[in-house]
Amino acid sequence: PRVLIFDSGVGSLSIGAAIHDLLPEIDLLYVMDHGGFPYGEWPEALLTEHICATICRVLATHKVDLLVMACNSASTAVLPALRGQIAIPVVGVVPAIKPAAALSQTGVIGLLATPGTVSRPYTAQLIQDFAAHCQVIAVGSPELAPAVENFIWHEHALDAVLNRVKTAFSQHADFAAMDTIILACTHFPLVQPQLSALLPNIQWVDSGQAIARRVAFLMGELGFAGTPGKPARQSAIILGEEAASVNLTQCLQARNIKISA
Ligand code: DGN
Repeated sequence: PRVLIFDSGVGSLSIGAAIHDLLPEIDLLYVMDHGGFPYGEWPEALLTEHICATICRVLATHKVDLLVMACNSASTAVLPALRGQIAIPVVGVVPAIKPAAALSQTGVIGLLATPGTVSRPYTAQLIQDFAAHCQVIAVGSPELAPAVENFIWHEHALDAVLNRVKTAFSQHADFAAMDTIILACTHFPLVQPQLSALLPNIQWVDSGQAIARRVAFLMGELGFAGTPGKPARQSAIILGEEAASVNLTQCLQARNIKISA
């Protein structure tokens, strides 16, 4: 059994790590659409067309049993169309608004995502359904996902971008009461230590563990289990012109992920 984890870039690594922790015997294929990055500002219709075509191409040559759309910007837009086009189950990643609302003591929660995710009707509906009693401070950063991508690819510094994110939150009247922030872009958990250093006393919530539990449940339903004791094979396909940089290659090696064609 093998799970395909798809994202515009290195965001698949945060979701893959959570899946690998829970299901260490399940093979994982990471597909990083670096050529299509960033998804946050694509118009919805074009993004849907691009992602469906890209995934169909990958599935034509790689056997997988389940797909995780490890990108909030894409999941909040393309899931219905994608499910109509492919035969395997699809798990989407959407902002963890429900657990954050349950965790917050003050009822003031931050939502940090791409501008695309912040503005989607899907996100507004999640807030209405699960956090209607909360004050949600939404920050749609156009530059944080690219900064994280560059940090992992090229070790570019993040400080200036992180400071602007902090400023965006702190301008809000209820900033002092905010005790929880949702990392609603799969790139962001990769820099949670840096975010925590800048905004201490915040509880950080992301979707990784919930997605891993959902994958475990669906793989069980499909009758798939890994072979006990046999470590999973993890590989990554990087789409786009660029070959993986030295830094990205090291980052994948540290996670036991092989680059494949
Ligand atoms: N990782 C994607 C997300 O979860 O929204 C966004 C990255 C991007 O393409 N901007």
